[in-house]
Amino acid sequence: MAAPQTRKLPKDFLWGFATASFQVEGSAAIGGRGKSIWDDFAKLPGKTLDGRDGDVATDSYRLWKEDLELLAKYGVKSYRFSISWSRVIPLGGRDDPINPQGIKFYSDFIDGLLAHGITPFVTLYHWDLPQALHDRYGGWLNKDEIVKDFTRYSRVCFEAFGDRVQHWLTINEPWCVAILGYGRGVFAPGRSSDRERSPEGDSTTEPWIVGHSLIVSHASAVKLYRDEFKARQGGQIGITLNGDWQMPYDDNPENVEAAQHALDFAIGWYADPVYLGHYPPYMREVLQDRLPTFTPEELAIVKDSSDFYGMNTYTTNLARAGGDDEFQGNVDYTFTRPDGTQLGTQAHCAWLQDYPQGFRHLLNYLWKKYKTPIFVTENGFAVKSENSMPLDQALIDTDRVNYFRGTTAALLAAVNEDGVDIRAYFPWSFLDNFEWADGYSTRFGVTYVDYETQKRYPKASAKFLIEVRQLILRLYLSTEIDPRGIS
Ligand code: GBH
Repeated sequence: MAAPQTRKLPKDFLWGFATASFQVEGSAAIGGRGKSIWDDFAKLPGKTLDGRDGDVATDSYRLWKEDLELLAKYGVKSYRFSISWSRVIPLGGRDDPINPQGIKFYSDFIDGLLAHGITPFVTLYHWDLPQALHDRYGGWLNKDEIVKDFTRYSRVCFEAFGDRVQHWLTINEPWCVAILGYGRGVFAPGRSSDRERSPEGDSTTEPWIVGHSLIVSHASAVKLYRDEFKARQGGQIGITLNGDWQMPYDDNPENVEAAQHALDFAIGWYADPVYLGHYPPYMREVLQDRLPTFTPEELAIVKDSSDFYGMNTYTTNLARAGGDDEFQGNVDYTFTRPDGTQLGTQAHCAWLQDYPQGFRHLLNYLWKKYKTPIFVTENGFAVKSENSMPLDQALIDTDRVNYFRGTTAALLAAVNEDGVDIRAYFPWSFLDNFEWADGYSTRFGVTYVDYETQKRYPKASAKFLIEVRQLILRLYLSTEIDPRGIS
């Protein structure tokens, strides 16, 4: 049988798995690390579902060599991980000392990846703000301070690792940082207007202030990289946003409009400034002067501040006009169709159902609207009740395999049939890990972690994704067959 004529998957397409520092490293008080805002927050009663914290997680700070061996065995081309700011600069600030042990840890890890032919894909900020900066000046609420401190932290990373790292992400999912941390109050630092949840916070103003600080901090780090490092180090840098496809609930024009409004609040909030140079008009209409405005100096660095479109996406929602959830653009989300059926297979988390067609729609929408090559930096599924299953049953993660069967097919269709420019795919996650407010009760890994022994076990989904990758290499890039792989 002849191979397809279209060979649009780029030769250097990056396949790999993703994790984040606080979710895997553990060793919170080891190696000179300072506290992040998640350290104490996770220990407060009621903040995590199972009452557990990130002190050990998957113990990857200690077990990094074993993790590396497993990644190599999986034959990945790339690995996406994040750097813990407070491991590198324990107190976080621009005049605070650098921790040489923190630099050495990431430096050795990067060397290890490269020695195995694995491209490091590095996130600077995946939600673990140094606690000291929160205490000192309110963290992301204080734009003038945090922009300077984040930029200096970025400089330290570019200087220490930029000779070997060609792919940088500034900030992971700013929507989550702002809304979940300062609006709903479910993530650290847990601020909210809900006084049962938090003694302080204002959900009507703080998320929009924090969002603005995040955008300007990202842009400032990118400017620094482009001005002082890019020519020499030759890498790419950008932001990565969360965003799920929003499908109108039905043909009612109000619901069609609602789907766009939902996209404006979930994605456009960040993507419009970064790629188009302004906040979405609908956000201005709803929030008025609660949404900050960009100064001319800010706008000059914000517009075009991402070399690619970094996208984390998990699901599709049916969007319906109405409701008063401002964080969703005053749009109701549901998975139940008008005829009462469900959109897809239900995951362990209430917010996630499997609907791969939505992934293809989203890829097309982003490509048409923002015209920037897409790196899919997260995509994954948590099998319902996996945590209560015996090991042998958990390893046969059929719902997750089906999920990835759907999303990889959708990705290929988007590239080869729709002409979308996609350059990377990182399923979330390499390992089961600390799932934030869910603690360890929700498992997203393609590798099972037994938290008693810290033993790792590949699930069927890991094997599936490795096989898919090999097949694609064979079909599209026949000269590039990777001899590695799992037996
Ligand atoms: C990712 O976020 C994170 O980057 C990663 O660290 C995490 O482990 C992974 O997902 C799995 O959860 O009902 O209002 O609370 C995914 C994007 C956006 C998904 C917020 C959950 C819940 C919205 N997330 N969403 S709400």
